[in-house]
Amino acid sequence: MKKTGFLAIVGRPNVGKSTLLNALLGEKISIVSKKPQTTRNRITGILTRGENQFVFLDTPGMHKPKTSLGAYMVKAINGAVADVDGAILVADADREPGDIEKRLLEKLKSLDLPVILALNKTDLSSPAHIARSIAAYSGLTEFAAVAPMAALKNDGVDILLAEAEKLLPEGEWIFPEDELTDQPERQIASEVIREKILRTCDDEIPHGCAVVIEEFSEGRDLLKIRAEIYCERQSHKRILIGKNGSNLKTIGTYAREDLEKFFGVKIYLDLWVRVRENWRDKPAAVVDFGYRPKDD
Ligand SMILES: Nc1nc2c(ncn2[C@@H]2O[C@H](COP(=O)(O)OP(=O)(O)OP(=O)(O)O)[C@@H](O)[C@H]2O)c(=O)[nH]1
Ligand SMILES: [Mg+2]
Repeated sequence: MKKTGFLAIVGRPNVGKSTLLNALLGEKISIVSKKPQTTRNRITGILTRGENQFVFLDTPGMHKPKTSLGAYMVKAINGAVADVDGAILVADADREPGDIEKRLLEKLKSLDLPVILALNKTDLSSPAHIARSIAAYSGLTEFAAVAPMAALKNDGVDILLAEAEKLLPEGEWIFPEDELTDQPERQIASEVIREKILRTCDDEIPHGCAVVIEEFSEGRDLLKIRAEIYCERQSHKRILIGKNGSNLKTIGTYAREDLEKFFGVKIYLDLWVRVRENWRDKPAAVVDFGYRPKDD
């Protein structure tokens, strides 16, 4: 009997939700960085194994939005949990539940969703701290399962998957069995470039960047991608480009390597930097840059 289910991966920023999604799929489809608020969209990851099709929804980290972009991100979380069969709450194994976790749990409870607690980054914690976290979380609600793990080390992810399987309802698969994601190729390209910006620039700059793919044309053995990186200030543009274009070149080199791996073809990557002042506060610009509410 075939089973198919949707599971939302939720939690505060930077706890390892996207790392977990990639570990579950064994492929990198969601970008990861050391900085909080890396993920901005709902990212779908599909895993078909045996009779089961898991459709995981990675979400932005839950936070108090301060910009139009932030409001969009929180909407993406609420949209993701609205119509799923269960949720995976990812939290830091070393930390007791805070307001964000409590509020998320209340929301999931109001939707009557079974919740698996994934206590991540156990490699940075100790058995005593993990036990303390489990006790604190268990006092809040009844979890379908509690899975301590280290997504980055692929440790405990199989146990989580076995627990997730129990939440899948019977039903026909929705996606072809070799499909990995429903993200359009342009979005994947723009996300990979954004990841390299997050990894090469400090603090506020990457959070104020959006990447728009202006050209995506497939030649016989070459894929041409032209992307515009929008930042919020002239001074940010200078830093993004770097001395003699050195920083932009680094971003381009790393992005091209990843994109060639993902698409399996040679890539010509052309990057441009532009300024759109304070775009994160402007609802129209947020939409322009691809952050459009999904109606499903
Ligand atoms: N040590 C350790 N680091 C981890 C683990 N899982 C994730 N990380 C790191 O934690 C950081 C954040 O990971 P992400 O997967 O981007 O976190 P996220 O929850 O998706 O973050 P947002 O998208 O910002 O909400 C990255 O530097 C990861 O490498 C883990 O099990 N152990
Ligand atoms: Mg993420």
